[in-house]
Amino acid sequence: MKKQVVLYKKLSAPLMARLHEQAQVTLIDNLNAEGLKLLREALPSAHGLLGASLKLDAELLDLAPHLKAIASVSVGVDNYDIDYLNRRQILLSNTPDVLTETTADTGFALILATARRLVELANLVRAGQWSRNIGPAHFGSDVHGKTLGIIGMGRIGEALAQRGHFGFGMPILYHSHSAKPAVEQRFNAQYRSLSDLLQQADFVCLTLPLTAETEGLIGAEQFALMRPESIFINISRGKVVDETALIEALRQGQIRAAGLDVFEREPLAHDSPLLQLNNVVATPHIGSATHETREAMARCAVDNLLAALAGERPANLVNGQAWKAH
Ligand code: 8YV
Repeated sequence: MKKQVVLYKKLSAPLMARLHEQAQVTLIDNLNAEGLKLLREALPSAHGLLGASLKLDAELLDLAPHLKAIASVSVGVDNYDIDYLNRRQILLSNTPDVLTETTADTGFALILATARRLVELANLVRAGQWSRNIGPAHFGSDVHGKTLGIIGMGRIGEALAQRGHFGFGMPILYHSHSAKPAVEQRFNAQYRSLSDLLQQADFVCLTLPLTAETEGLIGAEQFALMRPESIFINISRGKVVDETALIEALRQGQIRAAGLDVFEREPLAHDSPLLQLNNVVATPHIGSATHETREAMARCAVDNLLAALAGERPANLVNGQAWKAH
């Protein structure tokens, strides 16, 4: 008897074919009101779920008594209740590694775009306002040789450090819950307390997961420690930052600019004050959003799901405690 798999993220034809060979597949390719209704109707018979960007809480998963595995097409897992999944021995997997380089590229794209005012000045050209040689009023800031401060030295933080050190000759400072000797050796990176990093870095980049510990980590007190010429980059999760405090820091000139790929609420409201500020580059959560990487993530999620449904430990199991209980 084939297992019942519910997809709430569209997959490529090869991956769909692979899943159909081994499971009974229900695809919900739009999580609008109708899609959520279809999802709720499909959950009672589901053995496996695959998708991303949906808060799968107890209220929803209580509708799925036969659920054995969830394969998230993401590295972040803040939208899952791990304790609930452990209690129900539901295996949650994610897709680390395959997205590391692409997400670090996005981080560096934001560093460069924000420092050199790329979006603002490209729009000036597009609006036909390039009437004379660019002068000091439109100058940006150098990136090469400046100090790169990374908060959260995991896979993506390390890839960002690699780009800064080898690509742009940037001294690397980092703050993490533990020292990273290999990173210090490879990139001549130096550990700093959070407050020291904020005071010393020219670019402050967030690459840490959203957890109860990191939610609201960067607020008014932290922005006040940064320097007026420093630039803030967030490619982690919006809720790690007090967005109201960020807006105020930008308005008051406490920091020079911000490059943001994630926000407290997504999609970002079109009337957000962030979008009224010329010194903000805002992108729609495109960290891993390339054809190649999203296909690799989906392939990894399918591998994880099929392994779990076959009774094997998924390669990228998030909640090992649920496996121990097997
Ligand atoms: C995706 C991400 O945009 O992997 C993550 O945690 O935030 C991004 O890679 C998102 O999860 C949807 O797949």
